[in-house]
Amino acid sequence: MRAVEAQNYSAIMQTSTCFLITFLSCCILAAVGSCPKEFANLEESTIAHENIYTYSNVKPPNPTVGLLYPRESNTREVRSLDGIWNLLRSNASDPLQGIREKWYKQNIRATNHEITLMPVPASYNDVTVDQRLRDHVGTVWYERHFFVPSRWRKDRMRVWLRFGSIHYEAIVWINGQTTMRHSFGHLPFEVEISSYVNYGSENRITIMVDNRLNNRTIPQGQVVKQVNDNGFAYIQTYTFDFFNYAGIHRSVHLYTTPPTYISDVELKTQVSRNQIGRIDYRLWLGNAEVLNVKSTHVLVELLDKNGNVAAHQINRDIRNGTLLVPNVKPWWPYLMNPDPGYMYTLEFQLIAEGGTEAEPNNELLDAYRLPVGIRNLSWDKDGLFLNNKPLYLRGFGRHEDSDIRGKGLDNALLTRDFSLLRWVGANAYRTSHYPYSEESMQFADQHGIMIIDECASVNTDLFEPELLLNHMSYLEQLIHRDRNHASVIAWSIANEPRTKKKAAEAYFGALANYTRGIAQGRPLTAASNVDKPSECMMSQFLDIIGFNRYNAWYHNAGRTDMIVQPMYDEAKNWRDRYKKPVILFEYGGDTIEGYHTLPAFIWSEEYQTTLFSKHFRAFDRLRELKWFIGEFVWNFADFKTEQAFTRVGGNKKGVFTRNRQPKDAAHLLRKRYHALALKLDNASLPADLFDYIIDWN
Ligand code: GCB
Repeated sequence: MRAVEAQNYSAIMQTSTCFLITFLSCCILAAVGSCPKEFANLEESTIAHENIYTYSNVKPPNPTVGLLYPRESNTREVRSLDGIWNLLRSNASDPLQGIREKWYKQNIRATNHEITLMPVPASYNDVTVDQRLRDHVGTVWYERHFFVPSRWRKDRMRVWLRFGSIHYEAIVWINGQTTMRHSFGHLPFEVEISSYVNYGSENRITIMVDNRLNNRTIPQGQVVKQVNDNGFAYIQTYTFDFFNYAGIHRSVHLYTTPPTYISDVELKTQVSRNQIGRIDYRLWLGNAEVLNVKSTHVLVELLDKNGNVAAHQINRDIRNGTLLVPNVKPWWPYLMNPDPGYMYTLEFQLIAEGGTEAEPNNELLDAYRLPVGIRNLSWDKDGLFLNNKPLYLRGFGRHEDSDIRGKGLDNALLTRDFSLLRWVGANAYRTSHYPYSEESMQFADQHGIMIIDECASVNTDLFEPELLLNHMSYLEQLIHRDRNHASVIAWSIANEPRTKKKAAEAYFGALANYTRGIAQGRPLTAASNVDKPSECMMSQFLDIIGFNRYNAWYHNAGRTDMIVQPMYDEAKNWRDRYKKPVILFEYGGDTIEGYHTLPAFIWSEEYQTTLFSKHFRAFDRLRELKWFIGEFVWNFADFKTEQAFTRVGGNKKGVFTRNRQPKDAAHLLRKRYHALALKLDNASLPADLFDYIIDWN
């Protein structure tokens, strides 16, 4: 019954959405390029209720261009549009009401519907006390006003509007005109709005945000219609284990570029054995057609931490180049070197040459600077290596999650989290289960925290070709966004997809094949949760085998005597089957802070510490085998989930509370992580690691 209703609802939605899309596509085309690709001649056959596709007609997505993180320079200005916006919630049973009634054509206050003041960035769900907003399924509308100085037109500046991320689908209007549409959460998008804005006066930005998930979205979900006390309600169902927060989650920026500008930068770095650093760069230019290439050059300058020039170059090739850095200070992970996370600043200046040889009169067309860490990354069947040293990763699976803000970017929280990561001695985390903010990636670079960068494919189940296209596109946008970060050491293409299904094999074969082609020198990984490695239809396509396993929790709950041997055997089974490096991406157990039991009992603080300690024993036996390259606790902090009888106030597997205070297990983990750093990389231990007990001498 539920499934049938879900289909009906999605049919209605698809029909109305189709209408909307056709209407909008025409308006949007000019701003965002071509329409999404269609699948021609889908090859499909059905075996035992499971659709098996070959995906041979799924064409790879167009590469993303642009989206450099907005940074000021002597040719660019950046303004924040963060702050308090107006929010209008559409009726849950009528998500397209605002489109029909053209809410974007006027100030939304003029609609006479109830307006809520809403902070940006933040999830809208937990900010107010309104349950309808917390549990809303469908669209909401955001609106604010902003000024554009007339100077920007006088100086022939291009004006860009950039979003760090919106959950999920967003349509953006400026002064009532459609400018763009973007469908994925957790990723940035932007559009040039020079021709949409009024210079020297006020402008209006209106955004429709749709939080619904279906079989073709990343991640998947289903909207179902269910009878309730007032008739019926639409419910968003999903199988992933975190609250489906929505809204404008990251910062909104207005920024300018000159008419001819650097639109994109790609960097690849290496360190040679004789301490020479190498940066290979590629530049993309906007409006380059007008350039006289013969009299244009790029001035490239690399500044060290103190602002001194470490390398520089004048390059007549304005699209590609290589910069060599003598006596380079390589980027090292935290506790692998006394000066981890060393970041240079790389500046590109695009210069048009004028005047005469005797009296040159050069014009600076554009300048863009970005941080860069210089390091080598490599892997083979036995390990992952940074600057040719084998890596052992000790860290966490995490979430972007906090009280009130939900998934909204919060710099204070970010700072606290990195402070805790360093305190606990972690050197890595996985961005489970979606890309984290660009600001957090910058923090990771600076702190020397290595990142397994995961896309938002969680619990993927129905392997349709259109989903594959979206999945490829998602990974393409993620890799494009994060390729220049020294901290990124692997791409995770999925978490716990239903890989026992036959259909998963061709799907992940095609996905991995595509992703490997754009992987920018990083290995591919994913987190599998099948019991038997031989039944996983995905792992054969990966470079690093990742698995999640909850011994003494989901398996043999309460039995901390059933951890060491099973854990050892399971990791070995993965290794034996795939002959690749193996990493444990998740283990742990829910723990209520302040709940103590002796002897240890499930959900207590004692239970979590015992469970961890038993795992450490297994990990140490595995470490001796070399191919076991990391241990990640689930989770860094407690986080909110949907309402369920298995979750008391959310998922409590955090080592820290949701408010970022330590549980007992955090102190134990800290001892382990710092001890590993001492043992493996000769790091010094923090002075307060062990409390004084007695003078043993
Ligand atoms: C998992 C999932 C993660 C869940 C976790 C749990 O395997 O990958 O998203 O939160 O288990 O605690 O159940």
